[in-house]
Amino acid sequence: MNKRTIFIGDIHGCLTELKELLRKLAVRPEDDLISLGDLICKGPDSKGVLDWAMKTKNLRVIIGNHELRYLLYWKEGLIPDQKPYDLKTVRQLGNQFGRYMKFLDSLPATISGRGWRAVHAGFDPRHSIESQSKWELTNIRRLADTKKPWYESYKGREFIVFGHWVRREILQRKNAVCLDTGCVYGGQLSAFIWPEKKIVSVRAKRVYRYKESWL
Ligand SMILES: [Mn+2]
Repeated sequence: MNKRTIFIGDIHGCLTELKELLRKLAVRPEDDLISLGDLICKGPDSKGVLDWAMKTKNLRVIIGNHELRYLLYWKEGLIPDQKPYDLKTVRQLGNQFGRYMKFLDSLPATISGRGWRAVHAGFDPRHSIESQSKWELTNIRRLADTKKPWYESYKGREFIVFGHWVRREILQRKNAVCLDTGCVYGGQLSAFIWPEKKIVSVRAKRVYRYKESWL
């Protein structure tokens, strides 16, 4: 059997669904796992998901906007755009907070492989990805000037796997896929298998956080 690269969408502390997804994928040690970031916040068990991420040897993680917010808090003492769930997450990480932050601080903003690239939110395709800040790569949805989704302007051949922009259904394009199907909002947790481009999802056990409108 060929070696698989398996991308996992935004987990947001949904450890139960993550475990179920890994079972459904029948993950083997030789598979390459890649998390698209936003492991933490909003959901029930940010600590459990981080513990999993730090001990899973065949996993690589790219940074999401929520990890980046916590790093700024760790380094500068203020949580940007602080939400009520942040207190709960900080409390969960407890006296190990620094150890978790060191792990998050080591995460890259993008990883690429044979024919693919993973990034949490996306990038402006008119400029090189290397020239764009961590903040942009973890937050972008639409291009600032045209107001259009960034991926509509992306004509590259490298296949982009991203998350961050929650939808009921997986967004699949010729050269990109968005895996954030809103598990924490009662949607699904989704994975994407490369090179067969197969999608595997599990349903959320409950609505952990209410979302008013869905794309
Ligand atoms: Mn995000």
